[in-house]
Amino acid sequence: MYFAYGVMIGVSSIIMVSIAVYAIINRKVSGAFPLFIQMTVAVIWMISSLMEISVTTIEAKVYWRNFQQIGTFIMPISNIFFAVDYTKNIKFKKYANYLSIIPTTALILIFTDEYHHIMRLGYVLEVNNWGNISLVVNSTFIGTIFVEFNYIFQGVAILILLDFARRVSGRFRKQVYMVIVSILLTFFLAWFNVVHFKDKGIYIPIAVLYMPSGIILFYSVFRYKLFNISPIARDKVFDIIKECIIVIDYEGNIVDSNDYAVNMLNKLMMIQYDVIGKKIENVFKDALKILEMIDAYQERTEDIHINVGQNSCYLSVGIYPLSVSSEKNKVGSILIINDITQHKNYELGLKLRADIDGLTGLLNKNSFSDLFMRLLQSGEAAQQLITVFMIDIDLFKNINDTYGHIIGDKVLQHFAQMLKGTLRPEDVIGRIGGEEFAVILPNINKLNAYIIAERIRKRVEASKFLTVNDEIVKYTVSIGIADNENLYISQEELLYRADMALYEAKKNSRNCTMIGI
Ligand code: GH3
Ligand code: MG
Ligand code: MG
Repeated sequence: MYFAYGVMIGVSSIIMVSIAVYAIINRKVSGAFPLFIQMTVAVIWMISSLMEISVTTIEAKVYWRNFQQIGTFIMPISNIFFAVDYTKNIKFKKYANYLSIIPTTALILIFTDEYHHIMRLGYVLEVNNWGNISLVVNSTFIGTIFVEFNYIFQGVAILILLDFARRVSGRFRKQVYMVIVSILLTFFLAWFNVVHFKDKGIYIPIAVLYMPSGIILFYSVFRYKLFNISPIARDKVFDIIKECIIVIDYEGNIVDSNDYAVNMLNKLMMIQYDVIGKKIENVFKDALKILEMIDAYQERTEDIHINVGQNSCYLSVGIYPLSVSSEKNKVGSILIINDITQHKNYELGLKLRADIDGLTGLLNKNSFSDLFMRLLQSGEAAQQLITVFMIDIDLFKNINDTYGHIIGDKVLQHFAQMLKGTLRPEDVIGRIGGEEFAVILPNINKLNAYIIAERIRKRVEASKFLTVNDEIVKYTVSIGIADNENLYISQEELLYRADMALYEAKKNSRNCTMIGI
């Protein structure tokens, strides 16, 4: 009989060790690591039960019985870890960690029982049906309670799996049911063992009864492509993709995020903590637009602008609601965020470059003309007076010829600065030709405009522009003025009149201001 028992344990051990080895090699598969733990403790359990039979003294039997308790107490809690890992139930994971305090305490108390007797009242040796001497342990009330916890843990594992089965559909659901059946199978076999075999003198250790369940779990974890290759591939995509991905449950808790999300949230929003388990409204309190999008529970993408502290950034935000089976079964959302700040700034830079004259920083001909058009239209409506200057640098060709083009450019910049410094913020200045400038002065009549124009002209005349070689460059400007006295005048007409006045100024003596008719 002892031989048969040894063979049974030997064969079971070989199968379970193989499963354990396979599981640890493929530990990245959901559920594989807890399966490895289960198989390892089952083997410890079986071998120590064999050792218990083979020794004769009560002390030696107690010693090996204690080792079997490692299996008794670790198996149920590892079922919970299996369920959590297999179903990716992140929320329950921390509770599972707390729960593992119970079996750990039980094992510590069992191994130290001879000093305090909290777990056990005592031991007796009995002769069993085979004629062998077996050890009977009399537990204390506390000892019994600890054992009862094991049943509760199995129940909890089943509840986690049932909850998961409810949320998944089709092939996934069948698969989860199979895992549940495998856990229940051990209960059934244990019961069957007690009711039908024990009386007939056949003793099968509980650890051996775990084997069918272990094989089913093994099959479920490794043979089912849906739970095997696909989640690994998905996890990999999740981790390597250069987009911030955040998974939110229906209560607004963040249940998952990828590595890239951690970097991005840290860089853009200065979030240094792990966001998993946090409420979405706390994490994105500076980005209300994102919260609004999540609340709307509709698939959409939008470019948004946010300011966090000194940081200003543009994000492309996508919301993808998740539902199981039917639209009504909403389970959460996926949030995908891309940092498009660089792209946006580039775009805005291009726009700016298209609008601004690179040399002087003033509006170029096109953008000046656009703005002028808008001002005239709104000015017409408000009966607003608008005066324009046409300004041309006198004999600029000579400056170029005397000092060179580079100095010529510097003169243009010098004059642009002078204009900006002399005019009001609401005046619009454009460089509309090589050394020709136009200014729009809202709410100023021709006479007041003349005073301003003269101020500009005199400042230029009085200015001494120094070159790098300390040469003094002196230059002057001529200015023509026109206004929209007749409110319905076009832009072209107004500029033409100012140009005519400028022409008069040039013809006159240069370095003077003329008012157009
Ligand atoms: P006037 O008093 O009649 O306006 O004489 P002017 O020499 O200023 O007139 P003209 O239109 O004959 O010459 C303008 C010169 O301005 C010709 C061109 O080489 C120069 N110019 C145009 N754009 C630039 C520029 O961006 N940089 C420099 N350095 N020179 C420019
Ligand atoms: Mg000129
Ligand atoms: Mg000119």
